[in-house]
Amino acid sequence: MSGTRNKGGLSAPPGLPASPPEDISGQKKEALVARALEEGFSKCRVTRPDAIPQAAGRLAEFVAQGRHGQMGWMAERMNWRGDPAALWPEARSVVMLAEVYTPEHDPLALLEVKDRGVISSYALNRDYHDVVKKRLKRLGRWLLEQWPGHEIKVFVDTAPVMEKPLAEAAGLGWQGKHTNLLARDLGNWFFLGAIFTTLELEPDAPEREHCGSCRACLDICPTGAFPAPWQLDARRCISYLTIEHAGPVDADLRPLMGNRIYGCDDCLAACPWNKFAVAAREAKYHARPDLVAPDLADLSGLDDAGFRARFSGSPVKRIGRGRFVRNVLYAIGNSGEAALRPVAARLVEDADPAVADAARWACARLADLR
Ligand code: B12
Ligand code: SF4
Ligand code: SF4
Repeated sequence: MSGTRNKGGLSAPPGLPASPPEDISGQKKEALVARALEEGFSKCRVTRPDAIPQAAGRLAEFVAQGRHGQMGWMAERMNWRGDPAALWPEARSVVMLAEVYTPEHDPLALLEVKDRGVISSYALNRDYHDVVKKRLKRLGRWLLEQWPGHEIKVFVDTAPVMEKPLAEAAGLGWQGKHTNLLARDLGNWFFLGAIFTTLELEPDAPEREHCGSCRACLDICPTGAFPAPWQLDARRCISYLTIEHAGPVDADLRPLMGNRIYGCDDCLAACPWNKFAVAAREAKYHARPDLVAPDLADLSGLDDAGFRARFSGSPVKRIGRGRFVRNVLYAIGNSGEAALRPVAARLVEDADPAVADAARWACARLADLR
């Protein structure tokens, strides 16, 4: 049963027996799902704000172990992040949506091209935060037109909301051993978005786990960032190191980063469920040719203005020129290409200390090569 409240205010005329409240939350959900697919989402499921009682404890443990590294914002507002019902007490339903960005190329193949950088597949064109948010807002507006008097809030990534456990509770897929959400009909190349609403919608059944004995994602991780299945130490994850971590990266980890200069796709690319992946419906995620395997020497020469122009509208822009060129220099240091040594040498006096440090490191790594 959905536990729907009949908010329509219908009551039986005096003298007649009251009829049972009509439960139309299932019909509302059906209409919403159809509309979500029309809007371009690939999957839409519903859960309740109180559906993830296990999340708060897991988050607290993750933070207590320091696994969030410099992401101090994860430790803030933990009461909201761990408990969606506390975030917005009036919310009755959480609509979880999948937005597919399946790459058209094999991201792992690019790791072998040493004088080129690899940008994660999700970041090869427009910033999904903007694209998904617009789509969520359109869907939300439609929902309010259908059922006036209700309210919505839309979230993608940046709010204190644990999107993966919510999506699992909604039956969108399950959290794999790599901790991301995957689904039998989608693989794992999709973003998540959420609409919280005061509208009562019939919740879906949670999905159960289908990883079985597989451990492909755990074994492929270049930095050993999984202390155990379903647990990630972000401090070792190349996605964290290239995107979130400010300042110099630990010298031990730099050689393991290879030519990954923004994010990392290895654990996602290893997942066998991707044989069921579907093509991205949104052309704004199709890779920009100049961002697939860009030339490291070329990227290292970007100044602030050049960086902003090259990555306008892309999620890469968020990390700024300094962190990006730092990453490029680590990749140059890992390239084994003597010809790139003078390229690194030009940056040893860079005004950004992390860039200068990375340039010196790259020069030292390439010093003995011919
Ligand atoms: C912080 C963050 C990161 C951090 C930390 C990642 C992490 N796994 O926590 C960093 C910067 C490393 C990161 C990297 C990436 N991210 Co990120 N990230 C987030 C963010 C903002 C919060 C995630 C979070 O709450 N983490 C905290 C921990 C406590 O939660 P957890 O990940 O759910 O992990 C817990 C479970 O594993 C659980 N657990 C423990 N034992 C068990 C046992 C079982 C059986 C189960 C089921 C669970 C379980 O407890 C864990 C804590 O130990 C979300 C957006 C959001 N608001 O939710 C996006 C999000 C998770 N990221 C996303 C993406 C795409 C990525 C990257 C793929 C990007 C890239 N290519 O570089 C990588 C993937 C790296 C990886 N293997 O996770 C997508 C994932 C979409 C999906 N299909 O799941 C999200 C949802 C953003 C979005 N809106 O689409 N990310
Ligand atoms: S994104 Fe890369 S570094 Fe991070 S856990 Fe996955 S494979 Fe490891
Ligand atoms: S690679 Fe294997 S273990 Fe990892 S998420 Fe996919 S199915 Fe699960």
